[in-house]
Amino acid sequence: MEALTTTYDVARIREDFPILNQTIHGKPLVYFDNAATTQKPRPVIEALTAYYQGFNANIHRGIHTLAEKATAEYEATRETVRQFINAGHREEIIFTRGATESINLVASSFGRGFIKAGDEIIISHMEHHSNIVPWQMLCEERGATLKVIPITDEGDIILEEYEKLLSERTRLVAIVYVSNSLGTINPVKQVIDLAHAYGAKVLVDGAQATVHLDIDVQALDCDFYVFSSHKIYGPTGVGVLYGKQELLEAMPPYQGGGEMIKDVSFERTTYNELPYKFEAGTPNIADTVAFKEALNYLSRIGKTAIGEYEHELLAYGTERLSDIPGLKIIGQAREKISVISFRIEGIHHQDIGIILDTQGIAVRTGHHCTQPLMQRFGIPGTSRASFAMYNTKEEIDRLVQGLHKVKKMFG
Ligand code: C6P
Repeated sequence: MEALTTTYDVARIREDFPILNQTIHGKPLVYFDNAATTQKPRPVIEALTAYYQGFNANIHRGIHTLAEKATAEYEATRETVRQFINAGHREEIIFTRGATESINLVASSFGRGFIKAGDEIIISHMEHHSNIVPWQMLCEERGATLKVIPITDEGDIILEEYEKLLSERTRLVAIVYVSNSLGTINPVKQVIDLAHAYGAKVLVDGAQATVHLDIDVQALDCDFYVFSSHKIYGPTGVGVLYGKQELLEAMPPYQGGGEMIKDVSFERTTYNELPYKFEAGTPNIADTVAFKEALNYLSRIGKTAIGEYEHELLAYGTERLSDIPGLKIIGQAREKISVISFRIEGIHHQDIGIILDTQGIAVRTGHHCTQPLMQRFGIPGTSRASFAMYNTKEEIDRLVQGLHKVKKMFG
């Protein structure tokens, strides 16, 4: 059973994540790779087993009892997601394979429907490749132009420069809410309002933000919002695309196949209503069914309490790591979530990752799928420690000890 805490009880929370209770190379696991993917609490794991043991069936098709149960559980997740991000209508919640597929869906469908030669799309310098490459592909196909919002050395976007890029040619702004490599929280509400003043639509990449911040797509007034289940304590292989209903209605379908149609003949096919118009084929039923358990778990612990706790970890980690001679934190934005990217003078990030692993500590090293951002800082990559609700200050102490060991070996 998972915790229902009034005060933040990290020890109790850790009991809900069985994977944490193991040793790696003889040392207790310290999992600091949460920005890549988070671990799963027991209710999520149990929901997966319950589905396969109790009601595995295809959805929206059968009239038998198992099919109806599977459909109801799948659609219940849609409602849980709707509430979680405060979307106005269930039709606005499209299930995909992940944030990447959600962005590609918009690039393909919105792109075919609304982008033409001479149009402009704006992104920022800190985007994940998932929010760069689909737009580059679209611009190439359509003869449109991609523009990039510059950032400061601290890792904040420069709003005045963004304003200069906006014009009546701007069709879409695609911006990351929280940077996976720097931890920066972008002022997306301002970005959205400025774009709307020019009649442009805005896609927010919420892959890293959704697990840390309260998300209200109606208050943000974004046109699209995307994220992945696996970064928010849910299973892999499930993503969400939120889109404003009138926009989704106006967009052509993404993939063709079963489920997304109303009637098919060789002469003419009519398409299904939202959200099914964008959900061709049998979806990832089991993982989608289990996804709502992750959101419910998070809501029960309380996002505010988790956010405050993670902030404590960020402050503690920043202070402790800053004390290590030769260590430089990349990303010192005004507002950050609990991600610390760093470099140690003279030591390759890969060596840092390998030695930390021998200490049982998992961090991510490399360019984090943000190569243009790394080029901006003139570096090949970083080591990144990203903290989640189950991490502790003692684990940060272990990281500091591990880094001292790295320095002894390579320094
Ligand atoms: N970032 C990281 O270690 P997918 O792979 O589709 O679930 O998410 C893609 C994605 C999009 N935007 C941002 C801001 C992201 O951080 C990610 C995934 C992981 O930082 C894997 S590269």
